[in-house]
Amino acid sequence: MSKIAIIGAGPCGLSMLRAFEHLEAKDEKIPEIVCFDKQENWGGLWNYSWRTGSDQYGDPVPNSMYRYLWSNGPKECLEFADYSFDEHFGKPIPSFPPREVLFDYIIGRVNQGNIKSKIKFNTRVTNTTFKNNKFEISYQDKANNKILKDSFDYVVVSSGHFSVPFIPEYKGMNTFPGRIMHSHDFRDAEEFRNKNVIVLGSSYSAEDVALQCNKYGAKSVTIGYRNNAMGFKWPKGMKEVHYLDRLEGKKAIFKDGTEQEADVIILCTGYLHHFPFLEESLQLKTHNRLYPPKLYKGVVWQDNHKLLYLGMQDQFHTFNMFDCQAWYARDIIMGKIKMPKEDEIEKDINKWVSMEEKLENPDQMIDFQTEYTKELHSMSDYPKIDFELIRENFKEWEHHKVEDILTYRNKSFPSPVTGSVAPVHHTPWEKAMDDSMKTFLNK
Ligand code: FAD
Ligand code: NA7
Repeated sequence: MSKIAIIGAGPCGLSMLRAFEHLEAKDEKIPEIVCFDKQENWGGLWNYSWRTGSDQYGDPVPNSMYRYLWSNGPKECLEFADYSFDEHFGKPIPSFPPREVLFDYIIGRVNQGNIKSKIKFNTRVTNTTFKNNKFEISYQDKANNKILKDSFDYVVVSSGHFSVPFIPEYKGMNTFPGRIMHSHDFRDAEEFRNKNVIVLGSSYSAEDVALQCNKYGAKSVTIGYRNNAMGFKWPKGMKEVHYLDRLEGKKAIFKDGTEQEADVIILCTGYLHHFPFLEESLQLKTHNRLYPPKLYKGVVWQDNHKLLYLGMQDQFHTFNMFDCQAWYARDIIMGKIKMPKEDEIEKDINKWVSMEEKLENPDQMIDFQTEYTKELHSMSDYPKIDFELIRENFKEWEHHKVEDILTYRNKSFPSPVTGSVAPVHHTPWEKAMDDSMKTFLNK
């Protein structure tokens, strides 16, 4: 019987475990599985931690999640095909839940069987090598500070890629009298009440961190984009300007001449794909993009088909795309799907990469990732789910954001699994200060 290692018990690692659980339920013999996670609980980023920097064992904290985070896309776009929101909560719930609600949903699916027994928590994979057709993994039992070793036939890398911050430097940072931090360490917008906040970046983190600061009472929020402005209709107290040129004392001076007094600079400048626990030849090297190179079907490492990566793409689709990848990876491991010849693999990767390079706007990007996910879906027995509806939901969501960035989270969407339409939440997002599950579900 083969033996597989799964590195990470976040949404992707849990999708992998769930995929095997489905086979087991059909009385199929599955490989021995060991899943490693360096945190003390499962759920990856969704398992909120107040910690920043290092944990109690001196290990860098992987978590980038913050308080008051509400889903940034409709939950109907990420719903699991085999475990609907209606099933978990016993009733339809609004489309944009806060973090605790999504965490509860993710865990609800894996909590009933014996998945948890396959996970070694507080265990950090430190090294992975491939020799004589086997992977040798070294891992640290953090609580006892012991390094142990084990060997495996397959390795699934599901360690996430929003944990290691990319931190650029701007002139004047060394002498700036306020606070400079990366969004990776952002935990609570309350901290910035009455402060002048500068947010650098123009993607999801910049958008949401800036909105959070505004919502929780920052005096001003100034977003500095590098290439393209997000261009939303920002509420009172917020503005978007072009690129930080330098800091002079407390003053932030932008390329377009804007000058703004600043108490804090929050770098929402993205993350690095970082795999120090894999030997060089096994490491995926990419920036955050919709189709990272050298991954066949976005999953199988081109140079070694026993190494599989999940969730390494930039993400519109999340949980159900991770599932489609995991079901596909499972069937590769089980020998149910055969890998084609090298030239075909190369051709297929190149086809997707070159299509990705031509994408010009969010609608095209949504189409691209939907087509990718649909193709994977058709290759395994992942249960039925309406990806056409998900595509429509994503596009409608994008248009809602353009209409009004403050109110897009108040909209309702239909489920691609049950068809039920989400109820409108009792409190508009911009007024909902309490993000607890209790308040969200019960008020
Ligand atoms: P993660 O959730 O990062 O889990 C990876 C796991 O691997 C972690 O538990 C970590 O401890 C473990 N690990 C890492 N290295 C090692 C090692 N060496 N040894 C052992 N274990 C290791 N997606 C949405 O759909 N909706 C949202 O609203 C949304 N909001 C987001 C907000 C933020 C701030 C961020 C950063 C991301 C957000 N995402 C959102 C996207 C997010 O990437 C996915 O939802 C999801 O968490 C990805 O799952 P993952 O399993 O790939 O990675
Ligand atoms: P992303 O989506 O990878 O975006 C990174 C952003 O950082 C992007 O807007 C970049 O701008 C910007 N960037 C990078 N370097 C710089 C410098 N030097 N100066 C200014 N801006 C810079 O990461 P996010 O953290 O926003 O999102 C990650 C996940 O978190 C996402 O999936 C969400 O669900 C939540 P560019 O466009 O290259 O000019």
